[in-house]
Amino acid sequence: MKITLCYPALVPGHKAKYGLQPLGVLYIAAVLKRDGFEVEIIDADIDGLSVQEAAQRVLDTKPDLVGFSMMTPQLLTALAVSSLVKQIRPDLPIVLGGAHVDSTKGDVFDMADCFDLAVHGEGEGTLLDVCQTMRSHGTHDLEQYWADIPGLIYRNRQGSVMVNHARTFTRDLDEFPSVDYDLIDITKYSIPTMAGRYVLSMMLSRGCPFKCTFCDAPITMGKKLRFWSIDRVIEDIRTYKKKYGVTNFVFKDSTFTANKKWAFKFCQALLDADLNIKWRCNTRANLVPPELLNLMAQAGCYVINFGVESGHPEILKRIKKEVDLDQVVDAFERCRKLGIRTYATFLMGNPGETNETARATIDFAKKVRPSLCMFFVSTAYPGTPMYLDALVDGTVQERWWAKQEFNQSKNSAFQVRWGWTDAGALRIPGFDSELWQRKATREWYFRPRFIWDTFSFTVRNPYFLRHLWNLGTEVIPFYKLRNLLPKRALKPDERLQILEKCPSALNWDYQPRPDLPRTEVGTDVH
Ligand code: B12
Ligand code: SF4
Repeated sequence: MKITLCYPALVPGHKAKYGLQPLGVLYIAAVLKRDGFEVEIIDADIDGLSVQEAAQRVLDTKPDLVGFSMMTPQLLTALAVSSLVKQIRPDLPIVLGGAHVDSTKGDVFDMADCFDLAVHGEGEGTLLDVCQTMRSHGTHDLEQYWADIPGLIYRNRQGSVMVNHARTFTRDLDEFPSVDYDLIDITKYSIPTMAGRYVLSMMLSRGCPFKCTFCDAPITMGKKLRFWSIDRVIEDIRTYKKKYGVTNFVFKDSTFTANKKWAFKFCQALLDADLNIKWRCNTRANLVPPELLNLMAQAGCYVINFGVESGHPEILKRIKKEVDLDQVVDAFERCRKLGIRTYATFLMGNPGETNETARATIDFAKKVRPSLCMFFVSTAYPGTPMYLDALVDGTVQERWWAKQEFNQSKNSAFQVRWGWTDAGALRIPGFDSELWQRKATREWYFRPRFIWDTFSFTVRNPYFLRHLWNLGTEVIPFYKLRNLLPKRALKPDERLQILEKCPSALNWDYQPRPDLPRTEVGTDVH
């Protein structure tokens, strides 16, 4: 039995300059392969495939089952591709999964009928159960089996949407086989903050114990931290280094130093193994005490991505970031001294944001002097406390994710790619998030200090020139400089056109469907 897993494009038809390997589908693929299934992966995002191209690519693999992975901004693309595939092969079972399904559960069944099943929570065990059921019993009349598979969402014969109990998170992550990167072309993946031509991403833990109101990570992977054993991780890194000749790694863990003891042990093991790799991780500024940071630098940590979010204490309190601004200044200062490059991300348009708090954020971003900086528009992702509060305040539309039209005259591919979903941004009276996002980016990058820091870094690291060029060409349309060029006709959103024409997209207006009563047979056990 052959399974094709597809990671849909965020901006169909737009080839990304940067990207990381889609780990969600890679982990699932590893589990399916171990059980004897043939698996193929299509990363339509890194290849910049249009909806039509992605559908064709999926069909060309001649699968017996197709799975689409999606974060909320990929939802409409996933449905459009799935709709085209279903029109040509109505018999082909299609399964949806990923962060969006985790936080909206059966909601996606209200939008379209062009898929069969959805999976919430960790996908490895659930999709394996689904595939094993099909291998043993064929692809039809399987409803009697679906009820017993935790984490599965399906329609029963009466048309009700059944949301099964969540699957308990896998405690011992060593149970999962190592990712097989042969399923993709790893040389396509790189990020601007890392040296070298390509990077390999891995996860050493799952879960996050913090409560930032805008974040979905604790919902998707749980609040309790779970780890792969250090021996296993070191062995995997050794194997990947040898097999692919890769020396740049990105550890995608939500909060790499959330358990400082574990982080100490890992860095020590990396040094003992003498692997001599460079790596990047994500963490919080209050979780890098001096001894740990020193050891991380010795063990090859080359870039740290800090989610700073705001430069105003009141806003940090509102979004429950629980980090002091002094801690942030101190962490960036120590990284600089140790030669660790820093990447800071900020959110504009958080609840309670005003022009003054946004100004404070820009000034703070200049003060902490990260190597690179990114200002996102705060978005109320489904399931997050920010979304639930925004519904009460009326600052976001209920189920905004069905209305994410890609309007090229308004938002550039760069913005969409980095999470700018106009529909989900908070509407704060008297505050224009997009305007402040652009102002912040412009002010931060066109500063003598940044230009000097970058120039002196580039002189020592000429590889960075290529990244500067790439970043420039991605960011320029963001400033609408292309508007100076002759006007191009606005291309209609291909996804919406397909979904509108699709006979199965019954509910484009997205009202709850009276013909689809929802039955929750389980509640979360997260
Ligand atoms: C790495 C990452 C990225 C990478 C993604 C690149 C890539 N190709 O992987 C980058 C940096 C590009 C990115 C960007 C964004 N990200 Co991000 N990202 C993450 C992060 C840190 C890890 C994701 C990951 O690899 N997880 C590991 C794997 C194993 O988990 P997983 O993908 O969830 O997959 C599991 C299940 O979901 C399920 N599953 C997944 N796919 C499928 C498919 C099928 C068929 C089935 C059955 C099951 C299934 O099974 C998997 C294994 O258990 C998460 C936070 C987190 N720690 O989870 C946020 C996260 C996924 N990102 C999020 C968001 C919103 C974004 C942005 C849209 C916004 C932003 N500005 O941050 C942008 C989008 C732009 C873009 N180009 O993608 C949200 C998603 C919320 C939502 N409801 O959509 C998360 C949860 C964090 C958050 N901010 O709240 N992100
Ligand atoms: S933003 Fe980071 S620290 Fe906060 S909950 Fe999300 S992953 Fe955890």
